[in-house]
Amino acid sequence: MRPLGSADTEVWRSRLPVTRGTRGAVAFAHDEHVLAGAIVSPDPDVERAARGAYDEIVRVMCAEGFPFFLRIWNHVRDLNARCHSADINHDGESQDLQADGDRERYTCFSAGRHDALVAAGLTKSDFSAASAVGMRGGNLSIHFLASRERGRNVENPRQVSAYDYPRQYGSRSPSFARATIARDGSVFVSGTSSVRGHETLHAGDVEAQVEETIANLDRIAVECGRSLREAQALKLYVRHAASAARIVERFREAAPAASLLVLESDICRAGLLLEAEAIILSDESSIVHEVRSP
Ligand code: 3EB
Repeated sequence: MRPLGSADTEVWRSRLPVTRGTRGAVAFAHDEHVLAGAIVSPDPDVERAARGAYDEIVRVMCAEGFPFFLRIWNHVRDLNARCHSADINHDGESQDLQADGDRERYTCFSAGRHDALVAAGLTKSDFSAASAVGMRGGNLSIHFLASRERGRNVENPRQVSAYDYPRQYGSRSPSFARATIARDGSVFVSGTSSVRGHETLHAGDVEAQVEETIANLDRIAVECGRSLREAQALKLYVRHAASAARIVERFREAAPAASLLVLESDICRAGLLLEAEAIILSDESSIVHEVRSP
């Protein structure tokens, strides 16, 4: 993704000794509490790519002893383009296929992710904080944090839980929680947009979307027992570079202490112009997060 501010790199470190490894296509590093992993799929069929990647991720998490998701970042090339999935024959799901209509790659991604997680035995309450945004090249890449101990997944009363979205957003709902609190108290807030209930608000109006997004972030932070003003890091995904300066100005006001990483990116619904995520690490956390400029 193209950086729109001075920072272009996000660095995750641990205060504790770290072990690195790879299993299959998953590269990882972990300390005694948290595992960070990444997988890059070359498969242009995004539904199949998502299913395969999540199969592998869950397998590696379990094999390494970090079976609980804390946070997931999904990056999909041409997120809003039509999905040309080779795999549209799901047993007994003809109605679901109709509901998907002309599916976008985001919807196909979401279906593959859902199928893999359900096949691995995960249910709604296991889904963690996540983001799903575009990228300029490649096909699908997923970065994730997983934990030895179960976190607490938190929902936003202003929003319908994504895993309960109605069918208009795809037959298999997006498998994520609005936020996850790790056992050490660290809060990971999902990619958050101008969505209230399940509807996109203020399509085409970036200023109003910023206010709605901040209201959603404020509320989920409070639901986690924290406040947006405490956020240590914000990542802003901006659809149109020309609107970045105005967006950044408002977020600096809302979270004055936060480092900012601003990226040009597609967002998972065509009407959405930005998505914003936040991290509030606990003092007990072994994780150190920073952003760097070139
Ligand atoms: C939304 O609220 C906006 O599919 O993993 C935000 C965060 C969004 C994560 C995902 C999607 C995802 O539905 C989109």
